[in-house]
Amino acid sequence: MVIKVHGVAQSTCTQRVLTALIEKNVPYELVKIDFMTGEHKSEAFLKMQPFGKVPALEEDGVFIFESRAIAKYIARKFAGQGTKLMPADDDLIGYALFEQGCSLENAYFDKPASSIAYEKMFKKFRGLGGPDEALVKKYSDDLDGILAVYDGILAKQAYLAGDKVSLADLFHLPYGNVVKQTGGAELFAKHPNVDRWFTALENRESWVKIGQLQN
Ligand SMILES: N[C@@H](CCC(=O)N[C@@H](CS)C(=O)NCC(=O)O)C(=O)O
Repeated sequence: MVIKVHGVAQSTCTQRVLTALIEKNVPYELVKIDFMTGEHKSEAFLKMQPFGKVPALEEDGVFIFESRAIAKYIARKFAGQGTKLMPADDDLIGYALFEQGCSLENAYFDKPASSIAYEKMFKKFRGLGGPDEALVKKYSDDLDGILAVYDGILAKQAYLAGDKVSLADLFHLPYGNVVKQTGGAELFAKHPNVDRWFTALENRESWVKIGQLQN
């Protein structure tokens, strides 16, 4: 049975999963969830994702939620095809560095980047008014400090887990892209190694295809 992704193409967390599937050349069906009618809070959806958030992956009657966990599952299940997105099982140091890179995104990058995205874009979609500029400034300053550290790491290696791209890098794409699109491009451009790294990620075929899904 083809893998089903229950989600929304415009949702950053759905995009995280779709990027992994595309990098791995895995066929999938996107089952669109209607945010406007609150379908993601319906009884049927809560059986797949008990927090009422997208995405959820369905495969042979099994449901998995949390976009990063889903992406890691895909990377591992389809290890033999497409882009290698995580180290091989017996590469322990590679695994540690990979998880370290993934943790950077979750522990440091996600909070300020997703908060800027919420203020600048998602608040409006929910009819909650315009951005709180004081919060945008606070989270932009936080993100700037974090990207300064990333710049030092990326001065020594091409990607966060070493010299090859991995999920640790790709996980940054959805929120990083929204930050850039909503006035935060300078935050990336001012850190040359971050700029080089993130531009290379945005130019990947997988991310270009994600952009085409929005249209
Ligand atoms: N940690 C979850 C977060 C999921 C999440 O926040 N999804 C958002 C879209 S990107 C959502 O469904 N928002 C709707 C809501 O919270 O009501 C994941 O990575 O899958």
